Amino acid sequence: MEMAETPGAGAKILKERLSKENFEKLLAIENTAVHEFVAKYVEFCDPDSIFVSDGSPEDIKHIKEEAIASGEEKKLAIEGHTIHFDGYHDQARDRKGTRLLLPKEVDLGLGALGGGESLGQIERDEGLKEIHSILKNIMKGHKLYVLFFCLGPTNSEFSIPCVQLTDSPYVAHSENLLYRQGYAEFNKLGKAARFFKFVHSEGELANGVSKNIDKRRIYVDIDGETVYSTNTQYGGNTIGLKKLAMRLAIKRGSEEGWLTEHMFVMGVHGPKGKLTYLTGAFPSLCGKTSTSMMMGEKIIGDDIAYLRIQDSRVRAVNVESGMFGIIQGVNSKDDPILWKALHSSGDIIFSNVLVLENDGVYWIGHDGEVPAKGVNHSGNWTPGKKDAQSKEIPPSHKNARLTLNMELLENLDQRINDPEGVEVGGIIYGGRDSDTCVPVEEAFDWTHGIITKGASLESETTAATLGKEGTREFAPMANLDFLSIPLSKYIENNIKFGSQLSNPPKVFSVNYFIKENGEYLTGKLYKAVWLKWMELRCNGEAQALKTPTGFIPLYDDLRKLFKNVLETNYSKDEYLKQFKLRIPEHLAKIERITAIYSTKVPNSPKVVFKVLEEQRKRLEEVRKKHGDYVSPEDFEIVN
Ligand code: SPV
Ligand code: MN
Repeated sequence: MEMAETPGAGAKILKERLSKENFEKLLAIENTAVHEFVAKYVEFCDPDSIFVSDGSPEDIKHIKEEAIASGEEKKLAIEGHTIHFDGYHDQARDRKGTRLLLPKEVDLGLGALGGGESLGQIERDEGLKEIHSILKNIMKGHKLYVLFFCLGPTNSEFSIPCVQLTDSPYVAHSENLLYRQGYAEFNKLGKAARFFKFVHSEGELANGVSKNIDKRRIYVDIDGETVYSTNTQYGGNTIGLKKLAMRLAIKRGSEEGWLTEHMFVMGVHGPKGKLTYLTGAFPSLCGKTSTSMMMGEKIIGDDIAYLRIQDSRVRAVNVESGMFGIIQGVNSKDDPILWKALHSSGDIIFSNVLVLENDGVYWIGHDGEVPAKGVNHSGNWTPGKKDAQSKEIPPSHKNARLTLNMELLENLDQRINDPEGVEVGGIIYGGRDSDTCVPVEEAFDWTHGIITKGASLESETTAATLGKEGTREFAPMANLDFLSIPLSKYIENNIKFGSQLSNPPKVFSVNYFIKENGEYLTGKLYKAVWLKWMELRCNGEAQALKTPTGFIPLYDDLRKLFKNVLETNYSKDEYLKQFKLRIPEHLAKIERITAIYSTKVPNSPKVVFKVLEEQRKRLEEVRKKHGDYVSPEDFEIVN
């Protein structure tokens, strides 16, 4: 039998600072590293009181009550719903304030890729010093919550235990909705737990929101597997297990041979009752949640997946068990399942939407008229209200979100908690691209897909990060913001991952944003059809046309799918416009991407240039024969 660890110096501090009940809960976990970590930040941040959650229903309920009692959340009209506001200048992920702490000699080379915003790093000791100077006594007057979670299903090879410290009951409540409880996992693992650590403080508040935005920092200590977040409340900056853990997991996965991807996981129904699992990476605000929530299909996750190879197959788990989804545009017609959940009782946090006099809520794109007044992230609001820069303030922030546990969704797949994950049939890359890529296309093979679709992904910027909107940004695998290893290494890992398999998943791209003369060429629901086509292709059940950039659907197959799935007549004319090959735009894209990999990405894998060059040549050949814009009808059918 293994000996229990002797309590370390931390236990003494904890005994002094914690109530008996909380102390016992914490010490029941036989892992002195956990005790030392909590003790260190209890001493350092100096909270007035401490609450240790064991993840029981009572503790979960208590945290939500405290979120309401503290004013960080307010009750709404529907039972269980609450509203949380983040500060006016704290509405999105802060790239500028986010830094990786790394030794001086390590340069990940990501700094040049941030599109004007730094994806920065800071020398580890200097960064630790700075963040600790901010953290010193920061929790005076606050209560500290000590929380245990598990990234991924419990009892699974995929999963990683985590400890979160936060002085925000809103953050604690959010995590209780978004992640699997991990107290039992820690109890079971004892000192074997290799856990991630998160320290968050919202800092001093004014009117309920973080006041010292100039001291907003998200510092990621890769080697220490610890992330520090201060003076911010917005979920993407504070919820440790979400985007902060992703950076730690990318590093750990890179060392161990598995992938952490910014991907949804969903099941798409095919003929004869078959269910094929697809994963999809999209930058924020590009339709990722709405794709994963597609009517008639099954959702496993909408944001982050771990991918591992088992028995020569790719398997995926959803790292999370809840959704922190974009609410803008959710309406009864296009999003019936989400709409229903949002209008039923249940534990749901709305953030940065408009709250009406009757405690109902409204957001951009909600059914019905824009209300005449309400309260939003800017305070009292009426239509036409302007901010300090004379910019009109919309009723809800574009990055306003909903937070719920996926148990509230009718379309949740029963395998959400499967410790083995699900087998991946295909992976999808999607971006916001107004002029180049067709609505859906399959790569020739894994490497072609990883390079021309994943590593070449671009997206026109949105409101999900602070900064300018509407410019084309390089967004490889929609994962650039979260890399903690060099991009070249990350791409190599991806290529290697698939090349170990005899039958790797198919790789697709989708583009819901292709335009002509300023008008979108595809309807919001068309993605339902693209998904069905990809499902068929994963199983060898549809032919395709071979173009220089990949395989595209046949008109006849789409016509049938539109009829079956959307009960609409899909015209040939529409098809020809949507699936036209746009050679000048493709060549320009290859030029942009090649320039980035040759000038801004140290040690780019040679295969990146080779595959892009081959694609360029294929495009030039076709251009000689057919001109700049080529009809799909000029391409040959393949199986
Ligand atoms: C995203 O922006 O990709 C999100 C929300 O999923 S956040 O938590 O802010 O990252
Ligand atoms: Mn995301």
